[in-house]
Amino acid sequence: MTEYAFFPGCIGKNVYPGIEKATRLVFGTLDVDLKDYPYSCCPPPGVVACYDKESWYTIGARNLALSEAEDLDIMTICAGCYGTLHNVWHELTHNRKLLEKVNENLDTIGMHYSGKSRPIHFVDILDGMRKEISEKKEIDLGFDVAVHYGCHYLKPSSVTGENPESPSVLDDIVGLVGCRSIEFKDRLTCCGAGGGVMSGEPDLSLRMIETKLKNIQERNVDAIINICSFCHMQFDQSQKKLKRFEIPILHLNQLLGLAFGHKQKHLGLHMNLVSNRDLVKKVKMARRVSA
Ligand code: 9S8
Ligand code: 9S8
Ligand code: COM
Repeated sequence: MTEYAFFPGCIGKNVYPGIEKATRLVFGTLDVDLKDYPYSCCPPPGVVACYDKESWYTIGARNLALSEAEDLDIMTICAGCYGTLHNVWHELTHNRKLLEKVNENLDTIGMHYSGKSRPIHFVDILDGMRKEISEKKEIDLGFDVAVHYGCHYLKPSSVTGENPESPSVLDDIVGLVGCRSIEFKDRLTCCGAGGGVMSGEPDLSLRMIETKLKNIQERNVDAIINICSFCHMQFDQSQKKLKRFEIPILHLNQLLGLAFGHKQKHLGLHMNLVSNRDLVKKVKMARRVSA
């Protein structure tokens, strides 16, 4: 059985615990074992890294060190957490002096990080499990969806190794469970939450997501699919604030959970502010067709 250390992040654990639960159900179905550790906040790449780099590296390295002690790589379900852990890992494995400084700090709490435990975004694990996803699929969902990649999953490409201009992995994965990824205008732009914009410039943040939602609404999709707990929060909360949209929003693991036949309550779909009632009805119909 494959094993990963599981980094749930603050939002997937505390604000939308359905995302954490859906992840456990989906990876359980795929026979991947997720191990828990006493992680702290990652801390966020667009916030803490901007004003105190040394603390950012040290706290990130402490999180990585927890799974390194057991020889496991660490899986994130949020692009922001991935942005931190992956960039910290990358920098520390390329800069010996910095690694020494960080280890001096970690030594004060009796810990050490060598760079061996690697962070991995859950989409990259799913990418290597396409066959298993198709095998475990119980329901062909048949949704038209808008996929949102999130900045920190794609950039900087020198570190992520992704193609930031025309990515396709997410479009492919939703296709495995019978969904169609619909093109929409400016689909790769930021959701407007990251980099401290949501808390520091709330009006700007709302204007950015409003444009995005307008572009998505024009294409008349059944749901928006994300791979980042922070993007998820922005898409969900802003629709309530703007009062003029009601497009269901699902983390990719919630979508896969539905396709694997898990109950919508166990996947936390009812925990969103935007109603998923119509979507759940469509799942029931799709289940009958697939049976
Ligand atoms: S941890 Fe604390 S605030 Fe958060 S969800 Fe994702 S980014 Fe990392
Ligand atoms: S997009 Fe721009 S910075 Fe980020 S990854 Fe998640 S939140 Fe939404
Ligand atoms: C966004 C994280 S996912 S941050 O706000 O840019 O740090």
